[in-house]
Amino acid sequence: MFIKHLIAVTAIIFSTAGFAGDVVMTTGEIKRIDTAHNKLTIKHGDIANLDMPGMTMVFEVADNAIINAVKKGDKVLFHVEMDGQRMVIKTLTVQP
Ligand SMILES: [Cu+2]
Repeated sequence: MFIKHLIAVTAIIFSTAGFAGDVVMTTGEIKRIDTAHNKLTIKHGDIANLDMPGMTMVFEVADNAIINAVKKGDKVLFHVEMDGQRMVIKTLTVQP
C-alpha cells in the first residue's frame, strides 16, 4: 500500500519536472542584433535546461519575428534549446 503510493508520487514529480524542462525561461539583456543572420547577442542568466551559467553570447533565433520584436538594451525572457549542435531561441518576450 505504502509502496504503491510512493510510486505514484514519484511518477507525478517526474512528469512535472519534464514539463517544466520544456518551458524553462531564461533572463537576458539584448546586446546586439544581427538582422541579416537572425542572431542575437544576449547577456543571459543561468540557462537551467542547458546547464549553462550566465554569460554574454550569440544565439540563433527560430523566427525573425523575434528579431523584429527586440531592440538593443531590452530586458527579455526567452526559451532556448538545442537544435542539433546549435542553440536556438524558440520563444522570447520583452519585459516591461
Ligand atoms: Cu551562454
